[in-house]
Amino acid sequence: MKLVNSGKARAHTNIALIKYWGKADETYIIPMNNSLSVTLERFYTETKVTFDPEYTEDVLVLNGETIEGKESVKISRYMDIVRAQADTTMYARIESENYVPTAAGLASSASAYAALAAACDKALNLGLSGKALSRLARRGSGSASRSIYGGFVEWEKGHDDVSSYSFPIEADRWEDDLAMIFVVINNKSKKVSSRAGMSLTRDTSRFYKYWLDHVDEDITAVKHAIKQKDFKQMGEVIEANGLRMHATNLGAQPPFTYMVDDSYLAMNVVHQCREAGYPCYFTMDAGPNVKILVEKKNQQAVLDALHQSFSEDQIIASDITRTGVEIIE
Ligand code: 2P0
Repeated sequence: MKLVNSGKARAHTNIALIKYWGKADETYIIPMNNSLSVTLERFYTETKVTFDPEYTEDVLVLNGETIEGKESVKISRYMDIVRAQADTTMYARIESENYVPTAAGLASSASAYAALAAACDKALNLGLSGKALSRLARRGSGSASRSIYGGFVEWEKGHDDVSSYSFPIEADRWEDDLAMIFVVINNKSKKVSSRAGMSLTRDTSRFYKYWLDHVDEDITAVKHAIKQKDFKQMGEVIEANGLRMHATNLGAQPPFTYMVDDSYLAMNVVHQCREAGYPCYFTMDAGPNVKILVEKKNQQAVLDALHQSFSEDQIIASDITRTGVEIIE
């Protein structure tokens, strides 16, 4: 009888409120600092993995299309890590669907590796704990370690493979009152991947030490704000943290930035909303898109303001989900 070694999992993407920016170890993806994120309801990846002793190579099928080249090599290297951990030599077929609006251009490595790690855990019957799953997801992409959990999540940087993992932060369901609005901005300038950007910045930025020296204060302040359900305090800290991360890039050699004119336009709308009495705060990642954290009660007012400057298809709102990675088959 042939054993069926398959599993399917769903993981949601996350956005960091306190940013991960720079690695202490590139092989194991150990970060230089702790980070803290929220998990989004709207954007997720579903991945089915099937291991079979008769397969002669790993195969990656993404949104129905077989992928070859750089991306499939990267996945195969990741599967080597899974095989070593599971003590198996079987190759796998990986079928993945990304539920991210196509025009959005939002990175999906966080949900992709979280879903893949959980699907492998199921397929190979590894029985991994949340902590172990977070560590395994981290080996694919740092931010994936946070997508194992829903809600607010902190990634403890640790100092090696065993001690670097994420865990959920209890928020007494405050997540249900919050939302994140994405302003999708076209990037015509040359892209700097987050991997390359954070590496250059860590190695060369004159502002990097300042970033590192202050990020723990931001983590502490956000956790305090979560406890108090103090949206204003949280917002002020996360907006400053995101801008400080982007400032480190301006201090790199050569300097670079992810911000474009329309990013500033979106930030100005946020300022105007605040002046009009609708608190909301922005953050940005390794691209020009602007993400705005808002209380649901003010979501419509902020959407209306954004619609004055951006088209309908550039604006996507998502709830925060408290659901972490799930086995669905
Ligand atoms: C974050 N970013 O905390 C930060 C903020 C982008 C800006 O994590 O090299 O895809 O795979 O560990 O996780 C994006 O980088 O990088 C990211 P790798 P990852 O969300």
